[in-house]
Amino acid sequence: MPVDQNASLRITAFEWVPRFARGFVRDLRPRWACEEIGLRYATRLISATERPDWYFEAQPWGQVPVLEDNGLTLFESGAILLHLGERDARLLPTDREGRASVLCWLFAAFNSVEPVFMEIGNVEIFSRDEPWAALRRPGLLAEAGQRLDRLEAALGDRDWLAGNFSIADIAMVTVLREVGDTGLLERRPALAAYLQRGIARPAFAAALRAQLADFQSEPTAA
Ligand SMILES: N[C@@H](CCC(=O)N[C@@H](CS)C(=O)NCC(=O)O)C(=O)O
Repeated sequence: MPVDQNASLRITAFEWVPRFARGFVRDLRPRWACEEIGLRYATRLISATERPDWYFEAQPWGQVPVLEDNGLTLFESGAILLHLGERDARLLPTDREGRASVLCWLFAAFNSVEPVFMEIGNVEIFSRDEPWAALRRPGLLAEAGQRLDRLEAALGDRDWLAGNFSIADIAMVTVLREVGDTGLLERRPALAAYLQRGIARPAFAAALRAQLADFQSEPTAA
C-alpha cells in the first residue's frame, strides 16, 4: 500500500507526539490524499520535542507535514493537498468550475473553520490553566457554532463539499475531527453525518493506521 520507503514522494511526520494528539497530526492529510489515489510515499520521522535545525529550511516553523516530490519541497498541508490534487482528478477536478469550487472549500476549511477550533483547543488543552481560558471558552463555542451552522447550510444535502469527493473534503473532515467532544456536531446531524462519511472511507482508515504505526511510545533525542 502507499507507505513504501523506496517511493520518490516523502512525507515528514513526527516520530512521537503525546497520546491526545495521535491520529490528529496534520501529516494525516497528505497521507489520506495518497491513499485515495494509491500514490506511494515514504516517511521521514523527526523529533517533535527537539526539531532538528536543518528542518527549518524546509518548514519555517519546524512543523509537519512537509512533502518532498522530485526535487520540490512543500510545506503547509493546504499547499501539499493542492500539489497532490494536481496529480489526480479524483482529488481535484480539472474542469474550471469544479476546480474553483474545490479551491474555495479547501481555503474555507483552513481559513474560515479551522482557526476557531484551534482556539478552542488552546483554551481546553494548551492554555487551560490560564485565568482567561474559562472566560474565553463560551464566546469561542458560540462563534464555532455559527461557523458550523453556515457550513451545514452550504453543504445542503450533498455528500461532499464540491460535488465529488476531493481534497476539500480531506481538509474539512480533518478540521471537523478537531471539534472533539464540544457537543457542537451532535447538534448538527448533517455535519456529523458528513464527518462520518469522510472517516468511513478506507483511505482515511489506512492513513490513520499508518500515522499511528509510526509513533514510538516515547520521544527519542534529536
Ligand atoms: N498550517 C500548518 C500547520 C501545521 C501544524 O500546526 N503542524 C503541527 C502538527 S499537527 C505541528 O507541527 N506542531 C508543532 C509546532 O507548531 O511547533 C499546516 O497546515 O501544515
